[in-house]
Order: sequence, then structure tokens, then C-alpha cells
Amino acid sequence: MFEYAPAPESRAIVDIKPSYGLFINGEWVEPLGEGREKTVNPASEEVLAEIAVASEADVDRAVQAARKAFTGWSAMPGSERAKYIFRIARIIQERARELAVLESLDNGKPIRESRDVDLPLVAAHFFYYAGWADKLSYAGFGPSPQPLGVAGQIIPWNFPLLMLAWKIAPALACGNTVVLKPAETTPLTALAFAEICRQADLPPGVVNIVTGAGETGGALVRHPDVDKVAFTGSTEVGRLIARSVAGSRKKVTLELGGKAANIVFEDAALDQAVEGIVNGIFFNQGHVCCAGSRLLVQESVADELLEALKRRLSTLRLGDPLDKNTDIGAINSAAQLAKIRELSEAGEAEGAERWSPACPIPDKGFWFPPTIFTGVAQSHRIAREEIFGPVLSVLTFRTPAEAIEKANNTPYGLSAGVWTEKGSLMLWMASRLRAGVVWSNTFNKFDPTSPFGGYKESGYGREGGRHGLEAYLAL
Ligand code: TXE
Repeated sequence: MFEYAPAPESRAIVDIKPSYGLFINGEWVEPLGEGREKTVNPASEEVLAEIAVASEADVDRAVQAARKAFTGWSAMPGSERAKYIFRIARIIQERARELAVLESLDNGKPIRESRDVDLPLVAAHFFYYAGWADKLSYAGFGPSPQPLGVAGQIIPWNFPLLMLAWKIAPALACGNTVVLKPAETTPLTALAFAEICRQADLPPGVVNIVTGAGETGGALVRHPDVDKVAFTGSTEVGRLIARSVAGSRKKVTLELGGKAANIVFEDAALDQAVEGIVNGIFFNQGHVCCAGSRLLVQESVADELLEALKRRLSTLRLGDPLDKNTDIGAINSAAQLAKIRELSEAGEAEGAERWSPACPIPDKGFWFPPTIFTGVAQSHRIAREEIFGPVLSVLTFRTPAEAIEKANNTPYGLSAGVWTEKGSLMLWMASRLRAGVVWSNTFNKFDPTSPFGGYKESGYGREGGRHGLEAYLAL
């Protein structure tokens, strides 16, 4: 059996404290309550650190600090705010290797992904929005766009530092101040970011980080002095948040789940499509809201494509996230693993056929092998529900109209991918897919200049690009 052995030289570059307080008004403070939680390395179940659980009173302290800081930060010329945000971006670049290791330890994602995808995108986001800070009056929002005030931001565990960047960078560029709550299973990079704010001499209170789980998040959402709520997470919690702010003055953006279709036509370059399918669903263990979790393949090439896909999956290496050769890392938590197992068992019980390559699973930690289900019907739970794991449901279609019908037959509407060499077919499909993002002959491509967000139960509001500024301005 495979033994999990972290690469010691990589681990040595991070400095994890045994316990962390809350970052309020530019200082580390102890929580007012007794609450403490542990964050673990999902690849080994080793406890990494003890984390404070912020109570309602702690959230109140953080919101008050943000409110006080808002006066100075919002009045500062955009060019001055930009200097701080550029400084943050540069520090992230300088500390990228260390932050990538920290992210992989706390989240379980392969170091190749945190190093080559997450961290470069995090820095790019801060650079991009730093550039907007002194150009807001040219963005078509009127001559003097005003910030909203205090932004309460709640982020998930699948891209901890990247989701922080998506939320904090535009908020600061527009002149808002922030109280951010990271996910309870992945707080470490947000806490490292607090130190980066100090290194960048960001004025105290402009960014506050409070740790904890749903209760802390709920207190932040409800706080009367929060002007804006930005949430990425489950559709279920998104609904709770929408209900809790109903009737208040708070502006809300929600980025929720997905069940994206990756649609392959018979004329597509099948070898490229195979790479796109693998990237679409196995990148980050499938813990991706826009993951291509449903493969829709044209019947005439289904057998050929599946054979090639299975050959490719047999080459994927699952194991130590800190090993640079690893393709599939650990599942983020025991709870998420239980959810993936439950839905996979439902897939089998409902009559779909399950396949995984021979794949040794480490003894300790949370793991799930790359898995394909064929013979999937639209009524099956694995075709309808977000699994958020390395599990692909394969369906077939004959005509473009049937592909559209199946792709849109979901309560979600976050993303889709289309594989064809025919430009006219690509455009025909893109205009009919109810998805916020449609990728053409590629998948899971992100860029700070492009807006990202969903239709239907995938939420509302856009993050990224000029559109991402709208969420943080009083328009
Ligand atoms: O999400 P939660 P969970 C989906 C995915 C996954 C499922 C459950 O399908 O299997 O959701 O994951 C905070 N008020 N996505 O349970 O609970 C919580 O502390 C305010 C898709 O981890 O939504 C964390 O910081 N906040 C998704 C954040 O919400 C609350 C990414 C997300 O956790 C709260 C994550 C409350 N009542 C999961 N309850 C995506 N779209 O990328 C929890 N939180």
C-alpha cells in the first residue's frame, strides 16, 4: 500500500503557528469566546493548527473596525489605494511558493495546481483590480462612483486564496473595507494573507479576517452595519443568506453550485477533447463549481472517446499533494468524501455503470479515485446533483438540439464546454446554453478580465472584469 510521506523540503518552507487568533483592526486578537477548532491536512489527517471561532461579539468588533477604516480608505485617491493593492500583489508573487505549499497542505490539492494555477491567478487578480482603482470614473458608472461601505465576504474551501482574491481585490479597489470569513477547513492561507496586509502597511481595519464556521458566517451576514454580502458556496447556504438579508439594504452576490455539461461533437479533435474532459472534472479533485461533471458525447464517437478517456485516466497519479508528479490530491474533508461516496453509491443503485482505473489509495487521509459512470440517465441523481468530486457522468446525444436540451436540463447554469471544429455550430450552441461561461474547445480557463457567474440556482452577480466592480459600487 502507498505510504503518505510529505516531502520534507517543501513542508519546511511554511511557518504554521500552533494556534491562530483573529485579525481585527490590523492586530492579532484572541477571540472573546472559548471556541477553537482544528484544521487538518486532508492527505494525512495531521492537525495543522488550532483556529479561533469568532463569536457574534467578535464579528461585531471586526465590522466596527472596518466601519471606522472606511472613512479614510474610501476618501483616499484611487491612485493611493492602487499602491497598496499593487504592493499586496507583489508580496503574493514573492511569497508564492510558500503560499502554494500552505494551500496544498490545508486543502489537499496537488502542488502543481496551487503553484501553477491558483497562485498566479491570485496575484493576477490583485494586479488587475489595482489597475482599476484610479480609473473607476472611466468605467461607465458615472463621473464619481461611490463604494458601498463594509463588505462581509464568505468563501469556500475549494480555492481558498483565489476566492479571497476574487472577493477582496475588487472590494478594496472600489474603496470598500472588508470582513472576510474563510471556510473552516481551509483558513491558513487567509490567515497568511492577514500578515501580507501588515507587510503591505495596509491601514488597520481595511481588511479583517474572522475564522469560524456557519454560525460566524451567519453573524456576519446579519450584522446591521454590513452593507454588502458576497458569498461563494453551496446553493443551500446561498438560499439561507438570501433569506436572511431579504428586506435589508444589503447588496448581495451569490456564486453557488453547478452541474456543467462538457459537450463533444463527432467532428471534434478527440485527443484534445480528452485532455479537456480530464481537466474539466479531475482538476482540483472535481472540487470546482464550474467542473465539467456531465460529459455529453455524440453517439457516433462515444465508444472511441470513452476508450481514449479510460486510457488517459489510467495514467493519472493520485497521492501526496506535495509531490510535483501528483495529478489527483486528497478530498478536502471527511464530510465531502462521505457526500461523494453517497452519490456514487446512488449512481450504482440507479443502474449506471461505474469505472475507475486501478489506483492505489493511501491508508490515511481522505481519497477518492477518478471515476466514470456510463449508462447515465437524466433522471439519475448523479446527472442532477452536484457531486463536487472526481466523478464524471457520461450521457450521449444524437443532434445539437438534443445536446442543448440535455445540457440545459439542470437547475444550475454556471458553465459549459463545447468541442467542435465547426464555428457555426459553436456559436449556435453558445447562444442556446443557459450558462454564465461557455468554453470553446477548452475548459476551466480563468482570467481576471473575464466576468464569472451563473444563471438559475448557480446564483447571481458577476465576479471578474469590469462587471466585478458593479458588485462593490453604489450604482
Ligand atoms: O459548503 P457551505 P460546504 C457545494 C458542494 C459541496 C457542498 C457543501 O456541492 O459538496 O456545497 O459544501 C459558510 N451562513 N459547494 O458544506 O456550507 C462556511 O463556513 C453564512 C460549492 O462546505 O456552503 C464556508 O465558509 N455562512 C461551492 C462557506 O459558507 C455559512 C464551494 C461555504 O460552505 C453558513 C463549496 C451560514 N448559515 C461548496 N453555513 C462553489 N460554488 O464553489 C456555512 N457557511
